[in-house]
Amino acid sequence: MSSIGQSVEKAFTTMTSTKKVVDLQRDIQKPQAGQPRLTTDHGVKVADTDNWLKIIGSETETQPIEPKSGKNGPSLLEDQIGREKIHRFDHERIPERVVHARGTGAHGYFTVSSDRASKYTFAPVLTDSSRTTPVFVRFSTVQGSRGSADTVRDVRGFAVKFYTEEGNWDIVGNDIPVFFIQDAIKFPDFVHAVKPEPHNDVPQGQSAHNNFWDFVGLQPESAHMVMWVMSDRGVPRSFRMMQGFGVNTFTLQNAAGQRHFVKFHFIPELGVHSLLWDEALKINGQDPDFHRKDLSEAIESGAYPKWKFAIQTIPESREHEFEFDILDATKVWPQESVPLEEIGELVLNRVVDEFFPETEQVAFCTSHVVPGIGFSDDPLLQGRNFSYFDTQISRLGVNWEELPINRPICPVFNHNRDGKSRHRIVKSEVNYWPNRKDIGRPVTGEEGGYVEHAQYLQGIKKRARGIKFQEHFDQAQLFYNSLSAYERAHLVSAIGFELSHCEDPVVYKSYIDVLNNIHFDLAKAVAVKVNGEVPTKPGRENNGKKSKGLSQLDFLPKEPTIVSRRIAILISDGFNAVEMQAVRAALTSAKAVCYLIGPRRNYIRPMAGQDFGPGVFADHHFDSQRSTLFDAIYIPSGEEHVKTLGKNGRVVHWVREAFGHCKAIAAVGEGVGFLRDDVRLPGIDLFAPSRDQDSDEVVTSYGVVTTGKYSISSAVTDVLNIA
Ligand code: HDE
Repeated sequence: MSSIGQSVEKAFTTMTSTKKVVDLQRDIQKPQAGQPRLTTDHGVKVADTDNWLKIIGSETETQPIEPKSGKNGPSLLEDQIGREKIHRFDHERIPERVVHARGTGAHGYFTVSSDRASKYTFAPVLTDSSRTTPVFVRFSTVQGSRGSADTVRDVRGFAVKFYTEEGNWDIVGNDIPVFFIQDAIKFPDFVHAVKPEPHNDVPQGQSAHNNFWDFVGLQPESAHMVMWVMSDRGVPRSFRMMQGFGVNTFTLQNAAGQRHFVKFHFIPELGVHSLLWDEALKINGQDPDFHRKDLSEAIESGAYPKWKFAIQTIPESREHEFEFDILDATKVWPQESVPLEEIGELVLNRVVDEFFPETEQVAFCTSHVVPGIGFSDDPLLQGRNFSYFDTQISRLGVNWEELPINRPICPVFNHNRDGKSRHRIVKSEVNYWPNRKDIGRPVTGEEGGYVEHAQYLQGIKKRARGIKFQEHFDQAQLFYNSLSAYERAHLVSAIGFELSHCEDPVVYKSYIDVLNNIHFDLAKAVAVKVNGEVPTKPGRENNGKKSKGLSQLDFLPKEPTIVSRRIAILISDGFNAVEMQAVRAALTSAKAVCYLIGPRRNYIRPMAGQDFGPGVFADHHFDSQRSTLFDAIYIPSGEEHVKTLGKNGRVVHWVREAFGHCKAIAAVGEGVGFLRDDVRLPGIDLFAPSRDQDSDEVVTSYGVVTTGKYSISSAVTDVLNIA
């Protein structure tokens, strides 16, 4: 490698290295071509890995035995090398996660950006700005199994493991701030209802079936969360463009021993964006790995995903001041009464080296907190604190915290022993406390030991829920009221789609009653679509309340950006390669990712007079990719090329489909004519020819069509202006 190459590699390694990444190096093998040589698991070099040990027989006793021409005889059980290979293969699969089975992960780091949190907590991970805390984040869907598609309508998991100097801290969150149920004891019912139905194991990666809607119809506490997941939040454009929420109420404890209730928020730098349902459905088939590829492509291209980390806090003394219970996970804390305070930043900057030992074996626990951070009496959280550790035992075995991806970066020592697959070897005569040797002594709070906040409690033991847990529609209304008109329209279509997939009239008819408690218009619109009973009056009065931070429109990036957006450049023979290069350079310098799509994956010839050797190489051909996989399209000028595009039905469909999905479509010169005459896009007057500032004459005819999904069209316009 050249010295420049080496220094680039060194810089990259340093940038993406954290204490955890260094820790993982202890277990990483980096095989080179030809080295190491093949061995068995017990280290014996293997001479033949292609043929099972067997008898090669001769036709007759007298015929000589020739290995190459001899007759195939029985395979021998004796072959310990063959047996080991098959044994290891037979046991490759571990149980998939009972929920959130499909996911993808990445390494990164967390830094503190303000000392605001020290009012609330003494945890250095949230207060010490000199620290860089390594993290591992796993994003997931909930319903589908490991092999399901990425762009299904579902909640997304957003689980963060902070490897702090004081031990591991896990926020096992989602991209939606509330949950379907209030009490952990309902979780098995909820999961059984949403997962494939028991009699036929259908459907996969979807909630559009009788049992889910039957359950949520009968369990009205889910109404608020159903609104969120049926909104555009259920189909994110990318893991990098969604929020993350801790959902449950945790607590923070400060140096003076005061306690605050807290909610955790991650806010993406790129804004919150979604797919359209039609795009999501198509991508499911076209590229089921769309989200996982998107994450690794962005990280590998240096467009590191970033989130602001913010907290909402309520002092213990104000716990009962709200009309909802602040420990109820089906409620948000409206920002108007509990503002967000930004305290840090999360960055993902390194893809995993191997999926299974890292992403599949990473295991999170809500019960993993560090001193300064604690739990609340949120009944969902209390159950989760039991459930996660338990599920890791069945998935990975009792010593799961010794696995490289799960082990803390700080020292671990205790008297827990044995169990399956124990790695650590402790050289000591005692494995209990107290002991005569003073080994493994507990640590006081002053020395950094975890001390629970003392809490006064009085009450009766009972199976019940607090009084404020009985209200279920106020915030579902708040959410619906806060959406823009187009978000509401998407919500109506989504519920309409789902209920139309329920065959049992009891199910879809009764869910209309739930919707009518949220909004009269919503209930009527859905009822008409799905053949439900159209209500004649609202189920309850609308509270008319709205709140900030519920509509996705509140999370557009401050400036329109095309960072990491995928742009397709449609070319064919005779295109203007000089112009294309200028536009591509401008798009790339704005950090978009451009792909050339042509009639074949090969060299495409530019227009006469342009010298590009054999041509410009197209990354894909028109049939191998679809417009749904891109955020914007650009068509360069060139008479011959545009004529060819116009005759190709696939290309015309490409552009029409992108237009239908509100994507930015840019064209220059004859490309504009192609859009007007061949594709025949409506809204042609949206085209903006570039004029000379002084003479007002048209100097280039470029066009940017569409309504500006993701603000990309304005960003693309800017780029074209520069080009
Ligand atoms: Fe989970 N959840 N959950 N959950 N959950 C699991 O743990 C559970 C809940 C969430 O990427 C399981 O390791 C109960 C809320 C994520 O590995 C399991 C209850 C939220 C992940 C489990 C809930 C979540 C899980 C399955 C109700 C959002 C994936 C595999 C009391 C805040 C983590 C595993 C990863 C995974 C139990 C409710 C998020 C069975 C009992 C609320 C992101 O233990």
